[in-house]
Amino acid sequence: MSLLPILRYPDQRLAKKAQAVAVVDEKIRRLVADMAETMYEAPGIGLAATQVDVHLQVVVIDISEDKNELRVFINPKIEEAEGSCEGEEGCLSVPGVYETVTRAERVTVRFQDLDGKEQVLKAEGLLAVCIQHETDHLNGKLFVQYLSQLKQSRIKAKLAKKARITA
Ligand code: GNR
Ligand code: NI
Repeated sequence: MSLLPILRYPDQRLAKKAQAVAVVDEKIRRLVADMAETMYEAPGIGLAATQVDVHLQVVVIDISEDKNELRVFINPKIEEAEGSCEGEEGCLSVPGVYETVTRAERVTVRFQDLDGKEQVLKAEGLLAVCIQHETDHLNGKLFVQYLSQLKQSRIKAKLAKKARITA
């Protein structure tokens, strides 16, 4: 297993659309293991392959307290979204920024598991929010894009300044 570097906003590679995974093979399983390690180490509750510069439809999520309930979503598709809820979001690709975003309250997601088997899951609450946040990544979208242009400019400036200090 290895830790993977996480791309940071406004890196244009975060805007790429991820390709569907054709076959869930050993290579994909290794990517999932590396993504899980990277997510736990960060630490975060989710990670999309896009964030580690792999443009395939692969997502890992673990919202459990004890960090022992890894969920893997390959080729996830939100088939239904209901209700709406506001919540504070953060993103490993936009470090130090937390802003309120409105999302659907419940989603139905169809995906493949690590065995390539089709699954359907109904999710609500934080898991539903996280699934939406991660599927957005696969479509090249970041949570900051739901904010005003002014806020987006300020966030870019803040991260650029931080990048200069840490460079
Ligand atoms: O760690 C994360 N926390 C989080 C909090 C609220 C809504 C979404 C998230 S996902 C984020 C990790 C991440 O950047 N995933 O892409
Ligand atoms: Ni994110």
